[in-house]
Amino acid sequence: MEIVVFGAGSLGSLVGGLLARDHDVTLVAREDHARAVRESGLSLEGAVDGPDRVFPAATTDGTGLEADLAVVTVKAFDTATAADRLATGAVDAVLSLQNGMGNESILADRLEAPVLAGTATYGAVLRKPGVVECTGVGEVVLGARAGGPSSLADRIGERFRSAGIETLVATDMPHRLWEKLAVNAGINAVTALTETENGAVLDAPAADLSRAASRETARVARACGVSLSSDEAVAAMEAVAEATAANTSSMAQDVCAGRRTEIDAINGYVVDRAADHGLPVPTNRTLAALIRTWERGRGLR
Ligand code: KPL
Repeated sequence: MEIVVFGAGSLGSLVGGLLARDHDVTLVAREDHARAVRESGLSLEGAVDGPDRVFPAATTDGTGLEADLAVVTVKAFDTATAADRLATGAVDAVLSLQNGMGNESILADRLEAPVLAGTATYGAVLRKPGVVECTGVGEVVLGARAGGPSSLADRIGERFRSAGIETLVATDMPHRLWEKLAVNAGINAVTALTETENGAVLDAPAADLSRAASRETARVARACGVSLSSDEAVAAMEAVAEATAANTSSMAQDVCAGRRTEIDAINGYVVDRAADHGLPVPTNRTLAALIRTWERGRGLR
């Protein structure tokens, strides 16, 4: 199978590297990483079995690419750009493995190919150009973005599994995406604003804020037709916070590095969907406003 991984940062490099054991993979990556992979291959370190060096193709130019599958792993705010570049080539199917909500619709609006939704809980760190470490074996869950069975998802799930990636094909992606949103809405902005690790949201005073953000997200999910209870959302958020207590959330890493965050696709998305349904979401609104203010202050938006 020919596979393009569009946005080969940490997670994209890990997934692309594992897929490259079995498939013909092209990574679309930053210049320094792409050059290192072209020159010496991609080193896979940490919790992975099998070969520790693979040789995918690597490029910085995402235009004109042809593939059976494009796995999109760019930051949420780069999704439209990635889709426009992919539209200049020919891909038969697209899988979004991104944080936040709304990415699949952006891809589907710009591309002719069917778009699958996905989530990934693998821990990955790009140690340096050409070297990715798997810091925790997780799972890729993928399926039809509107839910229900999908023979395309079954086929892609099979390819992922045969490459050694723990993969579940799910028929309830809308529920899973909203639950993940409730997790990210509760953890990411709070840890970014307080410069703490994920475990900090389990204790007072951050816990009240995180639980409120997750509860609000569940309420909006229900208004959007997805049956996610507030207790379920809070329990999912706390389970992830506990399991990843010592980890730094992606948004806390972005803020620490002075980079733009995915706030619009996380708490900002909750605020937007809440407005569609006339629901108050004061905690998500406040978290989004604080992060956006920080981004504006640094000229990032
Ligand atoms: O997805 C995450 C992120 O950091 O964006 C969580 C679930 C919070 C794990 O760190």
